[in-house]
Amino acid sequence: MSKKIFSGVQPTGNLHLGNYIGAIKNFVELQNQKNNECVFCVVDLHAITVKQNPKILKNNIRETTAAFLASGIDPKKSIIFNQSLVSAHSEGAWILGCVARMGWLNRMTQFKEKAGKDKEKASVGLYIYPVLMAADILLYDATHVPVGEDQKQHLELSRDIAQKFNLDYEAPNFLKVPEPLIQKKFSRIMSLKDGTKKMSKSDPSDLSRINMTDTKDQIVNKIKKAKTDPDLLPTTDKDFQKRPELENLLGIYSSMKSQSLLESINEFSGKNFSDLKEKLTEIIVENITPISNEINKLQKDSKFIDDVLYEGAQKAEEIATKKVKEIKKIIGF
Ligand code: AQP
Repeated sequence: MSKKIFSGVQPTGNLHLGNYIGAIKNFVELQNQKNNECVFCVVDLHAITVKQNPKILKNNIRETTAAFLASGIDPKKSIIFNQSLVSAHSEGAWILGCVARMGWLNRMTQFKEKAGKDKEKASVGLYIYPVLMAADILLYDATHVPVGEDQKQHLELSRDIAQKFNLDYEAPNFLKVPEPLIQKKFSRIMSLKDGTKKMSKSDPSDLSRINMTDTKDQIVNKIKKAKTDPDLLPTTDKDFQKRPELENLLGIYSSMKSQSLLESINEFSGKNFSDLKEKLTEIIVENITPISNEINKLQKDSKFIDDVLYEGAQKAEEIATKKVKEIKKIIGF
């Protein structure tokens, strides 16, 4: 069955292995499956929900696009663009914001985590971020949305908004209710410094993550310093609960090697952490270094990247603007 895919990545810098394994690697696989229509967006409107330096933001938009291209997203097969080039996203978000309920947004855990204790000082944009995400998805009639586990709740909100719109305006099936595509395995890559915390762009410690632009030496150093425990590697997956760092490193290894966790457990059964770290470094370097080199090469040609985004935006605009026009007609404008 053909799928209409939409997904986005924020251009907030420090694109990391979690973004790659949890999202981008999956985008490439979906793009290469027969009959899928894919739209991949650099979601810069989402990025400004927290304060950004304009010069760094511009650079991050290009870097994220370069990471898409270097990982294998092909502008001939997929639409690649940055969100702010298509104003229908903002317009759609306003209308859908009038459909979404405060109670629904109040339940969003990512807002609570990101706003922290001082909610009063968080931007209104951060609070209504999931509504913009709903507009992103619903304007393209996306049937499937590949995201990491952390975005599942936002996707459920998009489904609720679509259903309420269709019901309120007596427009059955007008907004398509999207399905999440969350990888069952390795959907949440954890920090190299703390196996209970998500690997994240905003972690102040660069040693907590492998960046997509890291050099071989940086990768070697980060895996060497990754947190471990004193025990030998297990023969079964029984005591993983108490060993989150081990589970994470074995998960990253399994994902990079496209094998199951059990196969990795068998491979390292009874060995030392140093054996796992050596092999893990090798496989990350093998997978990430060519992408990192390509990102650096592409970034030297900002015109090429801007052209890719502009051409993608033309195609995206056609789809999204048409949908917004239909929405306006339905609601009586
Ligand atoms: N650690 C992760 N493991 C698996 N998937 C992840 N994703 C993010 N972190 C992990 C997935 O990457 C996609 C793009 O994410 P985003 O650009 O929207 O940013 P994010 O989820 O806010 O990423 P970070 O690193 O967590 O940023 P900060 O630190 O700013 O909050 C999404 O599909 C996401 O699920």
